[in-house]
Amino acid sequence: MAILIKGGEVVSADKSYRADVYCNNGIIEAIGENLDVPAGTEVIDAGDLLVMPGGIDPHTHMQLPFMGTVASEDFFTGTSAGAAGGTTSIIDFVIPNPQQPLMDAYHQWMEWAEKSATDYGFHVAVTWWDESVYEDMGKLVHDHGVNSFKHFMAYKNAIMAEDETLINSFTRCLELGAMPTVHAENGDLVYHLQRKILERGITGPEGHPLSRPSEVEGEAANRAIRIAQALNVPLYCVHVSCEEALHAITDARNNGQRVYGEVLAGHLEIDDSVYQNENWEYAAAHVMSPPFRPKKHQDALWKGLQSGNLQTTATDHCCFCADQKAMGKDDFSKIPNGTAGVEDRMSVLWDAGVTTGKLTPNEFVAVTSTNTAKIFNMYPRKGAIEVGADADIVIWDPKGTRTISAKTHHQNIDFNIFEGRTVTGIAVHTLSQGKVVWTEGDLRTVKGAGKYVKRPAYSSAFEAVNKMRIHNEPKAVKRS
Ligand code: DUC
Ligand code: ZN
Ligand code: ZN
Repeated sequence: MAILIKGGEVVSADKSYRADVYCNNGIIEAIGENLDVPAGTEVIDAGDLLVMPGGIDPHTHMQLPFMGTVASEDFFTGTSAGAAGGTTSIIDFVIPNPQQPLMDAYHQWMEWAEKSATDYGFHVAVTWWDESVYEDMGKLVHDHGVNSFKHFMAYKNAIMAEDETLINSFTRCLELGAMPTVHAENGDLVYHLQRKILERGITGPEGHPLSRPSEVEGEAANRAIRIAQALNVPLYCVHVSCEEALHAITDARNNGQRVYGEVLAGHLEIDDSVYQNENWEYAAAHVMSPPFRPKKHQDALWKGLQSGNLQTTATDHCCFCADQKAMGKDDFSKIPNGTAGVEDRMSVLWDAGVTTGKLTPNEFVAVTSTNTAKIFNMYPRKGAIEVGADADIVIWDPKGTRTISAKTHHQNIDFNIFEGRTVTGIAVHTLSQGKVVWTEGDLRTVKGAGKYVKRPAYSSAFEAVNKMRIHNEPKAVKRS
């Protein structure tokens, strides 16, 4: 089915201009003024609207088995909710249990993801180490289009990767040209603080941020960055939530190190006062890691995004409903960690970023789509309005408004962290693979229509790093 998007303003990461966009067979086939198209082509009038690359959320956890339960959003409901908000691709996480072969976990997640409505890829977590993990990382990169590996520095006695594992895995990533990524929190310190706070009799959700102060994240971010520096491997830090981690990234970048940082819409816009709420359910619904932070961190994160020291925005979409959160009724450390946002990220970012002048529309496209496509080597297939790119497009009303609510959202969760917020900037139509999946409030996603996106290794970041390595290769001193 061919579609002509007529008369809109095309907004990419690098330029804005008025043009028609013609999509056929899932691809953008032509861009230009007053395009001639075959009779019978469906026309979408975009006269007052912006035509942008569909959002890419590089950090989601659909139907994740975690902390004794399973996230309530599956790959169909989650990607559909994303489409309603203008997001057309996700990168989710395969998370093997310790000792579980990586390939087993990968096949399990691939099966779960078959019902996705829009395109998806996977980062694979390295939660333990032996020779088989080394081998499987190679298979995943060479045969399965995985080019990024995740390391949880938190969640002790579960999925936490010790320093030795980080070193082994980062080294393997470098060999393979794959991007190591980290959830930076010092898991030993979190464990210690959780015990201490519980001993003091603090059992409610207010204990959660007390057990994970910003130093916990700053230390781990700094450690991961230093390990990456010593091994000369690029690094991507997921959900940077505090000044300390941002400063570690900024210092490393100023020092010529290739370190990337992701920030969540939630961390930009919500502060830690939510944990003081007298309603247990409300406070528990905000339990995620890293936690929401005091306001000064939000200001710093916005500056990080504006300055380019943080390049991507995500959600860490990981839904647990009230009955699941209740598992931690008597002990905050047992509240399943996670909040939702895949549907709202784009609107919240436009509302808080573009309408305030913090971001230009082009910068908005960069941080919601293009930069992720580049860092994870999907560009320009994704993240671009270009001839030959996938027709994953959001047609955006920059002045349209909607009020966010769990009563009306499409996410499979009974709570919304942005509840009651009226946002300016909304997805009017969303195209996935050249098909309309969301139009003026009508969600038309199809279970199983999403395709797995293979992401080759050896992005330009690695070519540069490898050049640096070769250039700086140490030599033994010749002695007679
Ligand atoms: N943090 C969360 O809040 N949920 C899932 C995993 C994570 O790191
Ligand atoms: Zn995380
Ligand atoms: Zn996560």
